[in-house]
Amino acid sequence: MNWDFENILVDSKALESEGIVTITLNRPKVLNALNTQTLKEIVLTLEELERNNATRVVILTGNDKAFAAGADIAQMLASEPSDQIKDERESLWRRFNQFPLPIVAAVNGFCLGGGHELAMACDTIIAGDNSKFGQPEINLGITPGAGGTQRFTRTIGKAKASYYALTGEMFSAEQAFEMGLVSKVVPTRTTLKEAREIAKKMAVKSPMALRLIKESIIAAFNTTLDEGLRLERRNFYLTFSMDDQKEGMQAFLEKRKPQYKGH
Ligand code: DAK
Repeated sequence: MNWDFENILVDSKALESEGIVTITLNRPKVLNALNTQTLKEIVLTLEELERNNATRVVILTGNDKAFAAGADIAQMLASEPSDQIKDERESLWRRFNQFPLPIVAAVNGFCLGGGHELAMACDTIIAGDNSKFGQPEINLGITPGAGGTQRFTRTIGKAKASYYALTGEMFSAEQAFEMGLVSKVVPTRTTLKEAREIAKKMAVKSPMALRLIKESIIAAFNTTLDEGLRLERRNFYLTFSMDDQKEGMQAFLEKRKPQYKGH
């Protein structure tokens, strides 16, 4: 695959050795605003990585000033209602959500609007202590469109999600941590390093178990408790059809590190 893109950088040096690929949003002049082209490049990369058996975990990051300051306002201003309906962003977001392996978001700086929604669509967020989160769409006379009223509300609760989405006020990394939106706050200069450590921890686990856990956790957002528990049980049983389950348990009893094969 040619990883040469206009708006993102793809670092696949650790793909063969560790199963980890880092995607960096790279539109620094506009604080990594997410235009359609950027989303497309991310999704095409993920879909290529999904086809590559070596892939275990993806890290998605920006720069020190911004993870992403939202959808591209200039692009949105230029669009007509019919453009919105035909817009492929809808399908790009859906495809992003379908990526089956863990994505660790390494966030520094502004993480707003569509940028915040993108980070929330990842599986876990590591935030630098300079991060600023928010759903400022209300300041532009629009509503959030990719999870900023849904994932956000389900994660931090109605009162706080309503407060932030209706005022457009930003909140800090520390507040995001207290509200359960991010899993760790670290010094800004160490965010990517920390994300890599976390990705490495995941990457040595059974790849099928990683997928099944991701699927089950996402189901907690999408289904009733009964249906979610059914899926969780089905995935649990499924692991018993895999060599990785035997290897994991055998390795524990033999007091050695497991060597997972992904089947
Ligand atoms: N889009 C385009 N350009 C942006 C941008 C954005 N979101 N954010 C910043 N920029 C540009 C600025 O225009 C400026 O460009 P120049 O003036 O240098 O040409 C440059 O980045 C630096 O920004 P500032 O000069 O403003 O920098 P400051 O440090 O002073 O302020 C800021 C940083 C983040 C507070 C400020 O830039 C800001 O408020 N930015 C806008 C944040 C925002 O409103 N984000 C929400 C956008 S709406 C959907 C999916 C998703 C969405 C909708 C639908 N569907 C699937 C249906 C999402 C919508 C959104 O995200």
